[in-house]
Amino acid sequence: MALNLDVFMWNRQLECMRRDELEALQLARLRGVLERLQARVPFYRDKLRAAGVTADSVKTAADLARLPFTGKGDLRDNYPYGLFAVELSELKRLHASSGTRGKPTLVGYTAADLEAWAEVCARSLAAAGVRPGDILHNSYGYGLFTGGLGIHYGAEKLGAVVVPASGGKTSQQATLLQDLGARVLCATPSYALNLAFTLDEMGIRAEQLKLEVGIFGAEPWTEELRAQIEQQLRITALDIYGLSEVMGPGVSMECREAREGLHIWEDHFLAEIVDPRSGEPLPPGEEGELVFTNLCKEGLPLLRYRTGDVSALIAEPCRCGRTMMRMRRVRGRLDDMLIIRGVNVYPSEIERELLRIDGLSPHYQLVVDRQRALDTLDVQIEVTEELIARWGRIENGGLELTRLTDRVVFLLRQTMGLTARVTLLAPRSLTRSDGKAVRVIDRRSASAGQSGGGQ
Ligand code: DLL
Repeated sequence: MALNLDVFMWNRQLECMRRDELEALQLARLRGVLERLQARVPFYRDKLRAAGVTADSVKTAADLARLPFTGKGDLRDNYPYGLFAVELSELKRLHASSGTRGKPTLVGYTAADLEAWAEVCARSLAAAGVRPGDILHNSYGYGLFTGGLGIHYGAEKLGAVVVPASGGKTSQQATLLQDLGARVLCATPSYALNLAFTLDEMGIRAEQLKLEVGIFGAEPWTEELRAQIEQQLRITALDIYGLSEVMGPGVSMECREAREGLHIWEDHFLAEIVDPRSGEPLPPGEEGELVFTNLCKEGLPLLRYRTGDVSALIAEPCRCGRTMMRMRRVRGRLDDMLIIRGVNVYPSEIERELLRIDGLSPHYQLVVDRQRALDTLDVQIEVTEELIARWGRIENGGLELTRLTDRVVFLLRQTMGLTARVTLLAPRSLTRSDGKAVRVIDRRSASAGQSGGGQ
């Protein structure tokens, strides 16, 4: 593909590398990682020995499938430092995953790791159209979560001016956005909505802001939510993906030229899609579980880490000119999949249907429960301000409210075969997120003495 010199890239040489060169680089790096793991991490030494793999025996990409997987459980079992490949004194920083399920997973970075992380974040920001000198308002949480500091150092490396807002104090953030004139907003998509709502409440119109670009990730979201955010904030919204275990934000990023799939920075992360049940690798285009192998990390390099995220690889070249393979927008996490009366559904699929209905806002929550051995779903969603402006209060919605509720029930059944109870709420009824939104409340473990999930 011809070089597209109009597209701004942070590291054109690497981002547009020939595929055969990239694959040779990956293989050489993979061998280096295997050597270090064999020498330094007893957990991997044992696993590799059991699998009969040595660094020298890995000769082609197909040999990857012979390597053992790593799961979140392995990190937990070896908590805190058991899987680290360097002495603690060689580390510069520790982070931890959000830990919504059980103990947090701890990750550590050497100076070179922090440098590599800033590099992939700088590439990601540049792919979104961030330029040196841009003011970048960073609403990802600063702290153990990787979002805040990860983006922060990438943005500084690129030469942007960072406003380290972190999460929370939303009205103060709205004022800062207006006063400081940020061109770029980095946040979870749900927090971006929260900010948009607050700006509106404060009477600050999108036209009064200088915002042009939004870089949103850390939780599943849909094209429909993208359209809502873009319309409310009058920006171009792009998807960024990452996870603490593998690095943090900046594992992959959409380019603004195509906005179709996220480029994986493959010189750092070797990506696979596997069948979640059998673990067998799947070809590009097929949906399955994302698996990553670190190629450059020193502190905590992981082999074939099973992310639990559902996506597919896109091997076709991208019109931006980058040769790095793309992954489809993440549909959801395997463990977030709901099974309601035999229908398998991810929260993001419900979101997509809900946002197509006039009169509904993007603020929703799914409450799953179990009654008489059957899982039930209650979709709770706020109506728009416009409806409330007409009705005065939600209770005064009368026939219109009933009709809208019936319409949602009908559409969920018709398009997804989903039987759900629907509760429409007044704006501001649901708790707003300062970071990752809690979309699903699972009451099943509390009811009938059953354990959660079940299926
Ligand atoms: O969420 C890192 C991050 C920060 C990514 C800021 C993007 C922006 P963790 O807290 O370890 O790290 O959570 C990782 O979040 O396995 C996915 O399930 C989910 N996730 C992250 N980005 C996306 C995305 C950060 N763009 C977990 N779309 C991952 C869907 C995402 N899910």
